[in-house]
Amino acid sequence: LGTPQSVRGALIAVEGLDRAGKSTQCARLVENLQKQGRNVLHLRFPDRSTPIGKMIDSYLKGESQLDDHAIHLLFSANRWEVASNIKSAIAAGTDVVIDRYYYSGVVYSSAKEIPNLTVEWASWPEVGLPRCDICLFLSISAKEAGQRGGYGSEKYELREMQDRVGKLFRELVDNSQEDLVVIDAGKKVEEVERIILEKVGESLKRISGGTTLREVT
Ligand code: ADP
Ligand code: FDM
Ligand code: MG
Repeated sequence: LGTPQSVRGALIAVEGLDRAGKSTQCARLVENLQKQGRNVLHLRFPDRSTPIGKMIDSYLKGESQLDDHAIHLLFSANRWEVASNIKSAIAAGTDVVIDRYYYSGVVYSSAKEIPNLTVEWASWPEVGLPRCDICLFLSISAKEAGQRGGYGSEKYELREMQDRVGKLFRELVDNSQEDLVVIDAGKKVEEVERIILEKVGESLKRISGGTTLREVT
């Protein structure tokens, strides 16, 4: 009797260095989930379309300067301004696929090696955000990523910065929790796509088994 209780959506993040293949894989994952008949919301951070996102965009392009702590907090605020939308989408049964999330937030800022801007300091503003059910970390060396078309002209697209970001990402993965899945991003696009779909499938199964959406702690 009664209607079956609807299952919530999944919160899926894709992370990694610049050129790891995040945007390519997010697009394919969204399409694959839609083919399974699922509703999907595709997000990316930074979301450059909001007023805060426009400040971030101008900073990344070198058109404006900001204190390193200030830009860090703007990146975080750019997530917080979407947090309630993420929660309501998930509650309505929509999957949310995000191209970069709080892991990038913590790693890029602390890679600058600014006094006080430690991983711990950088993590605080993220506490309370909806936590991803699964984070697919696309693992690639800065060298190999750099060979994919070379770097652009944005703020962090420098080899030394990418090396430090890569090191911090690896530390994060080493101390990681069960929701972080490392994927060899050096494989062919289709192979990475297949592995991602498999890992996401396992996460969807856990969610339909009743796991609730958590918050970043
Ligand atoms: P990101 O969003 O992580 O910066 P993109 O998805 O934009 O990365 O991919 C960066 C470049 O690398 C693009 O030219 C893309 O076509 C290419 N690329 C993506 N995935 C692969 C792969 N598995 N093997 C080789 N090249 C790839
Ligand atoms: N970036 C991204 C940060 O420094 N902090 C963040 O919180 C996020 C989400 O912004 F260099 C950096 C990472 C990258 C730049 O990313 C823009 P895209 O994926 O190239 O748009
Ligand atoms: Mg991208």
